[in-house]
Amino acid sequence: MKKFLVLGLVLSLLMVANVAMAALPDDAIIIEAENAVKIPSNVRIVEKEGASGGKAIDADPNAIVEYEFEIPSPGNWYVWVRLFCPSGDADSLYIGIDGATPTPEDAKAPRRAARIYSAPGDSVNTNGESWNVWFWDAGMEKGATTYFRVRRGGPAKMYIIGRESGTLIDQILFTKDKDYNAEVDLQGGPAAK
Ligand SMILES: [Ca+2]
Ligand SMILES: [Ca+2]
Repeated sequence: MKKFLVLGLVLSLLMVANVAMAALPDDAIIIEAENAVKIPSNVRIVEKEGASGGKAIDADPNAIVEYEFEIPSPGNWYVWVRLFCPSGDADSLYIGIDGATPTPEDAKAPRRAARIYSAPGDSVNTNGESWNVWFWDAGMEKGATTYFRVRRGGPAKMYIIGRESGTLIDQILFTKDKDYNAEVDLQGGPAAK
């Protein structure tokens, strides 16, 4: 009897630990939006409560912020962006990777890119519009995903293109796990490895 109690206790602890530790995919790549290699003058680094590292970026329309990072392997890399949107006039951005095909692609972007845009229900923490709350977004509609078809692993260049001033961008997460949902997993919170 005692053995079963101990086993039960161990299993309970394991379950609690599982809930407490957000299970990021092993291949997750996390990029801080403020850690860009090139930030033009029409992009502001802002201090914002709740932002990872305390900071996020606010890019004017068509301002291009560039990043460099390592992609370990080719394939379809799904993207999640942690956002704070003050209103429906400040709730979107473009994102792209040099030489990678975005799916879906927004032909209106000044460079090859996908659009990330807040829609009702995107945040697990509100029922309606995803405004004035930090949340992870992956596309145009609730449940939408966006990926980049990357042809080879190695050094990669990513860019964020401003679309609406006031949209705060905190972190970008890439994973090849198409079923991973950063918003559900992290409950709107920041990602850390
Ligand atoms: Ca969305
Ligand atoms: Ca940040």
